Amino acid sequence: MNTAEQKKGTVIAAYRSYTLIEDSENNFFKCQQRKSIGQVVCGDIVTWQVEDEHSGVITSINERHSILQRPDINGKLRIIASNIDQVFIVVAHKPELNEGLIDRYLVAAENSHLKPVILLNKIDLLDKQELDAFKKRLKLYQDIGYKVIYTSAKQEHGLDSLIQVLNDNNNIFVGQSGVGKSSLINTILKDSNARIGEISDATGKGKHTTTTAYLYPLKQNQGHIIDSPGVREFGLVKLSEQDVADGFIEFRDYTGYCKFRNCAHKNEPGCSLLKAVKEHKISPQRWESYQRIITSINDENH
Ligand SMILES: Nc1nc2c(ncn2[C@@H]2O[C@H](COP(=O)(O)OP(=O)(O)OP(=O)(O)O)[C@@H](O)[C@H]2O)c(=O)[nH]1
Ligand SMILES: [Mg+2]
Ligand SMILES: [Zn+2]
Repeated sequence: MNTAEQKKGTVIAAYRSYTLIEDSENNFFKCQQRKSIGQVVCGDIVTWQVEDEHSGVITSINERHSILQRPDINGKLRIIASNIDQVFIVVAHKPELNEGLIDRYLVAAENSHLKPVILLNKIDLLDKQELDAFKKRLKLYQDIGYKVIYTSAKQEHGLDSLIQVLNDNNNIFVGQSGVGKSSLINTILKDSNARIGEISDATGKGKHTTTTAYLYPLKQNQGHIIDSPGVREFGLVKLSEQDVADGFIEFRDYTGYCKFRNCAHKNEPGCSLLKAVKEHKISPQRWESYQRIITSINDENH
């Protein structure tokens, strides 16, 4: 092999000690990177200089058309993955469904111009009454224009409609730990994807907590799914109050019409957003959620 050769490919996973890359012929490379190019992340398209059959040094990152980021435990913004089109916010009855977390993901996705989809998994564990109760809760999101999908990874329910939405898109699954993100991906890709076996069994007890974002190509089409590690909460930093308001898509009909151009939508006279809340055009639950996020970003940013 010509060692001066440059190759191009997709970052499958960026581990601490190396980056796993796949080229267009489905060959895998374990690469190091030049420090000067910045952090390489899952989903990046990169160029690397070939060292031998299985390794090389990443020399550049193609311009990213999108990123999803969140703060790490020190509050520093980290990119989770790049070049994504759709974010699947995966929820379940256990860990308990939390609309506040959904709303935070929605704000992050909208501000990164990614299309969010909400997915309730583990419906096999719900009786009809319980499922109806969840459908009622999630109808709020359908009413404002989001797609909501119901699945069971275990009983392979709802997967056809999920696959239709996934196909030909670059997708990421996000959500709390244990909602079934990896299980869904395993089930969807089980016939074709030998790499599923690489998901490590961290505890040896059949638990497979995902620790690093990992990209899986979809069968017979151009898209892929990125599995991401579960979160307990999703912090939003570097967003302004305006960004947060923009992340509540049903507010958009009202935000340009307040009497004062710099209206903070708190108690200003002539606030068109407050009027819409009063007239029940905006759900009180989403309005409270918005207020909570505004309070928290002001705490997080200062
Ligand atoms: N009954 C049932 N159990 C499920 C379903 N999907 C996942 N599980 C179980 O839920 C547990 C967690 O599933 P994972 O797929 O590891 O969840 P995850 O979201 O990837 O979790 P992290 O990687 O920690 O973020 C496992 O024990 C799965 O077997 C489902 O549809 N029905
Ligand atoms: Mg997982
Ligand atoms: Zn206002």
